[in-house]
Amino acid sequence: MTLDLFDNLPEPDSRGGDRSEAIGPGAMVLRGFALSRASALRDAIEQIQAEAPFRHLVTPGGFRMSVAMTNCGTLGWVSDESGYRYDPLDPDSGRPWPAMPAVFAELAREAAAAAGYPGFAPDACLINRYAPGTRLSLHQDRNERDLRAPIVSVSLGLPAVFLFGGARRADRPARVRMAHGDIAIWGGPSRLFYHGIAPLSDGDHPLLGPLRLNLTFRKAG
Ligand code: MD6
Ligand code: FE
Repeated sequence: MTLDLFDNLPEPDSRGGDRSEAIGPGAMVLRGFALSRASALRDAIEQIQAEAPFRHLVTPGGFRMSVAMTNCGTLGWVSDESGYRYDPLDPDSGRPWPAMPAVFAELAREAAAAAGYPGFAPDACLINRYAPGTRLSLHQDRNERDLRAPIVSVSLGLPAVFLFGGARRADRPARVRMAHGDIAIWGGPSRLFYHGIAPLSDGDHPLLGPLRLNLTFRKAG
């Protein structure tokens, strides 16, 4: 018997252990799940943004988004005057988006499995960058082809208040604090719930400075 066997032991609790919180039907937060990989994630984001810089997209209504975005994976989420869509090419460069790093895909798969969604294989990772004051208004994520797959959302850097509403835009959202290393997983009955990010407070994070970064993994194609 070798020590390698212990690498394959399951998590003590297959639903994320005692650092998990249900935030809605089929939705939960895994506290600190990404912490041990945070600096590897940060390094990978630096490589991605060298190839596909953060940019402020324009909404179909003509407003410049305050959140800066880029992508990795075979599909990237983009918005312009003609609407929202997933595109295999970065419209700024005409080239494919950077490949999804293994550390990203493995983290997303493990987090989804811990939340009760085994076999998650994301093909798209939207990377959001927030400066203090930046917000993301209530929206649904509904441009993905297969709505049976969950969304896995990793928070890094400054803390944020995640607004988690319901099936209707008018449903009053819960306020869920997302700290560095926390992961939210979303699926099943809440897959199309409205959600957003409240304006980011000032701060200076030891790893990332005056910023919040968010990775949202999807199966888009
Ligand atoms: C953010 N997140 O946390 C924005 N969408 O910066 C999202 O819009 C989101 O966190 C779907 C599921 C989880 C999310
Ligand atoms: Fe979203």
